[in-house]
Amino acid sequence: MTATARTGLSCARVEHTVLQSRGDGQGRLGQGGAGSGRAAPAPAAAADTNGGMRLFVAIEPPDQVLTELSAAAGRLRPAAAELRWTRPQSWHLTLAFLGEVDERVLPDLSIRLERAARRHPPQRLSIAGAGAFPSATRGRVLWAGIRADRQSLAALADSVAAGARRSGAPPPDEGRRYHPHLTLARCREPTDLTELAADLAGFAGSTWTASEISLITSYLGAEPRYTELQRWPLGAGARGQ
Ligand code: 2AM
Repeated sequence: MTATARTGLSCARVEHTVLQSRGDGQGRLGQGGAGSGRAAPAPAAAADTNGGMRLFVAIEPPDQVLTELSAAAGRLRPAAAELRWTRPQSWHLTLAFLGEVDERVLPDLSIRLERAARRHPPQRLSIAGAGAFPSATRGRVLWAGIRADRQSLAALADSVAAGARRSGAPPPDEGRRYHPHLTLARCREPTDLTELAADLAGFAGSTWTASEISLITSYLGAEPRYTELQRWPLGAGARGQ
């Protein structure tokens, strides 16, 4: 089986509800729709009964990078039946988790996130290494690491969190040390993930330039589902827009 067949990346593109997505046809969490950076609609499907939405801001790695990682992670799957794997097309690098946000905040949040994105350059990133939260021996989350200019990425994450806070959507974890990662799998009970993490620790994927950040809503369920609401370009490319 090819790596692509194993990940199901291409099939999965059509599985997600579309609210507003990338105009370049490259959206993964959503597909089709209008271009970037416009005001997000307040989608009924994403709102809970109190008019709130569960939101986070993230960088979406390109398909090729996820396919590489999925091929490496796929080899681990038989070794840990207790792990619930997240779908490769959902893998993302969270910059800030905002939690439940009142949808009335969205217009201001959108303006502030656009501004935050504009102030930071595109990020050169690759996926490398692995580990487990909260610890390898009592792991609940298996993650892949990120190689980056850590200062630059942390500064971007800080700006996103600050923009969210000013718009009235303060990240519940703000102030905690930023630990960039991609969650690959979770388990209900603390599990010794030392060997799995060690097996994946040697993985090093292709480097890419992340040139956008995305505002994503998550729907909780047996497996969380994500839909991109808006995205904004990083850096000077956004000036004057
Ligand atoms: P995780 O990958 O480590 O689970 C959507 O839930 C995204 O926001 C996930 O990437 C998740 O991180 C991240 N996130 C950060 N803090 C969170 C929190 N307190 N609750 C849920 N998700 C959180």
